Amino acid sequence: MVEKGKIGGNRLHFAEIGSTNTYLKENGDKLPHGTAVLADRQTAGRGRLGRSWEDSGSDALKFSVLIKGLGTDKLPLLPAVTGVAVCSSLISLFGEGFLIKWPNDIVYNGKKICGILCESRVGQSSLQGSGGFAVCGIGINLSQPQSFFDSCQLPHAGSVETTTGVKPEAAVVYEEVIRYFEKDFNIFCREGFSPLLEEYKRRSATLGKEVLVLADSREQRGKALELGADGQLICLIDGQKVEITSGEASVRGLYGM
Ligand code: BT5
Repeated sequence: MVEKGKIGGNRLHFAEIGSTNTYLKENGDKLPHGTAVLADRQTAGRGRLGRSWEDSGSDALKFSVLIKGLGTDKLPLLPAVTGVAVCSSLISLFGEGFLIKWPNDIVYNGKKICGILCESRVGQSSLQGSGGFAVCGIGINLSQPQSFFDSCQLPHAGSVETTTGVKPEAAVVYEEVIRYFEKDFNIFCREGFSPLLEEYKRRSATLGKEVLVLADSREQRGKALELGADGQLICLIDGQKVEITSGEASVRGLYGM
C-alpha cells in the first residue's frame, strides 16, 4: 500500500541546494510520502548516468517528490507516469505541442524543455514497508533565453518561453504539475499503467518513429514499436524485436539527428 499523504502536501523550499533529488535520497526516511522539495537554484543538479542538469536560477522549476510504499514491480514505470503527468500539465497551461521522448524528456518543437530523474533507495527486502522509497525529480526550463542554453552548449534545449512565446509563472506551473501528478499517480497505484498508456502513446515523440539506439556502446537503427510492461522501449532492429531498457534512443528529426 502506498502510504497516506497528498502529493506536495508537505513542502520544503530552498533558495539554494545541491540537488533536490539528493536531498530526498538522504532525508526521505524521515519525511512523509508526497513531500515535495523545491529549489530556486541547484548547484549540483543531476541527470541520469552521472550527467548534470544545468540551472540558471529562478527562471527554471526544479523539484522532487518523495514516493513511499510503492512496490518494486511498479518502479520501472514511474518515469513514464511522471512524463504523462508533466506533459499533460504543460499542455493544460500552454496548449498542444509538448511530447514525451523516451525515456524521460519532455520536448517541444524538438527542444528539450524538461528532464525527469526517478531514483530509488531500496530498503532491506523490497520498497514495500521496508524503509525504501523513490524520488521523482523534475526540472522544467521556464524562461531562460536561448543564449543560456548556448552558453552551456545545449543547442537542443529550450524553455517554455523560447518555444511557446508565453512567459510562465513558476508557482502556477508547479501547482499544475502537482495536480496532474497526484491524479495520474493515484490511477497508477490503483489500476497500474494501462489506463495511462493511451495518453502516453498519444504524447510520445518516440513510438512509431525511426530511432538510433545507443545501448551497450553500440549504435543501431530501428523503429520504436511500443512501451514494454516495465517501461522498456521495444524496437524493431534488423527484423528482430529488441528491448531497450537503458541507454538512449535518438529519434529521427529530434535533437538534430
Ligand atoms: C535528465 O537526465 O534529463 C534528468 C534531469 C532531472 C533534473 C531534475 S531538477 C530536480 C531534480 N534534482 C536533480 O538533481 N535532478 C532532478 P538525462 O536524460 O540524463 O539528461 C541530461 C542531459 O540533458 C545532459 O547531459 C544535457 O545534455 C541535457 N541538459 C542538461 N541541463 C539541461 C537543461 N536545463 N535543459 C535541457 N537539457 C539539459
